[in-house]
Amino acid sequence: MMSNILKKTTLSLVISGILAANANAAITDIIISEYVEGSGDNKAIELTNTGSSSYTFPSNIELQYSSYDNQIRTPDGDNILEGLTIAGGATVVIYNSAADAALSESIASSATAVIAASYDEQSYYSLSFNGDDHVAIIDTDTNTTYDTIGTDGTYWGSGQTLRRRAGEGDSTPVQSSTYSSSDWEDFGEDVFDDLGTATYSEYEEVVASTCSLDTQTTIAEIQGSDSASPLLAAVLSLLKVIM
Ligand SMILES: [Ca+2]
Ligand SMILES: [Ca+2]
Repeated sequence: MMSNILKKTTLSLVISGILAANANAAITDIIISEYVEGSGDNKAIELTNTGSSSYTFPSNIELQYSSYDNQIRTPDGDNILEGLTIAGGATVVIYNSAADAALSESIASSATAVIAASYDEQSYYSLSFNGDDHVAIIDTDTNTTYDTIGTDGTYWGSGQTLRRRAGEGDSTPVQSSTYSSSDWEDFGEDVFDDLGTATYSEYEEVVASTCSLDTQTTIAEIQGSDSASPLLAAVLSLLKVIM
């Protein structure tokens, strides 16, 4: 009898262990699906779980921004992601606690709304990017960048609402450790109507450069053997067209 109980207990532990493992999707399923850099404190990041099961963030996964890789925190100073669960296919919207009501009230009721620190609350550990900071999902144990948007030092995102584009063939977008502006569509400043809903913009094909070495002009050809370049007339007529 005793051994039967033990066996059942062991079995149920094994089963619950398997269920727990299956219940947690991989971090690689989590993408940044929308970025809001609006007026004042209207800042938000929408994350979407593209997997089919739920995912809970451990303490070593952080949402970071800026060239200093600042951890974005709760108003109380905790890692904004730690312990946060996103159901399969669902989104969470993380937004600045000082954002306008127009932003917070726009978040879809089906999504989880998470309040992040304002600058007054956590200074550089708040959700206070201003368009010249990258934002990324980082594993601080392995220093892995799972997904990122933007670059540091140029104003690529000021006054913009950027939604992730679908992949080729309308496929679900996947994480990228490097930023490509062609992966995002801008909807303008203070546009909040898709927060909390994972709507992907249309895939945009990147046209590769077709510059080839054998069609280029060499320096010797430009200089020529006389005092004036043999290409001078061509350059002057080109300038006329441009001006
Ligand atoms: Ca900045
Ligand atoms: Ca959205």
